[in-house]
Amino acid sequence: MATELHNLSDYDPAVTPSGKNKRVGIVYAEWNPEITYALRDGAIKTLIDNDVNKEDITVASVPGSFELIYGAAQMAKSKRYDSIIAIGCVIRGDTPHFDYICEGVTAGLSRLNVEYDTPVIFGLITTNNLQQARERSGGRLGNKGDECAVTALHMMGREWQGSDTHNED
Ligand code: RBF
Repeated sequence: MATELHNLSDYDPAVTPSGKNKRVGIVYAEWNPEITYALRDGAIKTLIDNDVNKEDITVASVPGSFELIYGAAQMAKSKRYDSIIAIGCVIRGDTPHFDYICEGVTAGLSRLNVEYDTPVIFGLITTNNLQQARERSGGRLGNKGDECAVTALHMMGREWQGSDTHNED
């Protein structure tokens, strides 16, 4: 979360799993391109900084954030990726569509995490105005694309059904 105390781009490389040999799908929305391109580029750079091969990153665009659900679902169905990052930016403005789109995208991406074996990382920025979006896409509060990449690395770096799974019973 972006707060005055926490920058979205801050992470500890010492505890961040390597992305070596991992394949990542990035799907980003073309609405608010100034923001989503910066998020996308931040995610790509952070993945590469953490050993993901450039050739193992597949990037696809969709028209708007609502279509992220379809794009991420297609990537999940392909079983070609170890994680998927969905990137979009919805700015409130004066329209009730804001709430519908945000709720729809959140519900749709959440569902994919349950239905498919590939983690889908939530890279949707939802802000009241453009300035707040800029602050979270490489501005004062860092870049949520970086945070998504680090989250993907952590999700890919864990063993979900094996020896790392603790059962206190
Ligand atoms: N898509 C976004 O990614 N961000 C937005 O801020 C955004 N605002 C929209 C506002 C209105 C009034 C409408 C109708 C659509 C908006 N969309 C936005 C596009 C939406 O995600 C989707 O592409 C379209 O609704 C077509 O399914």
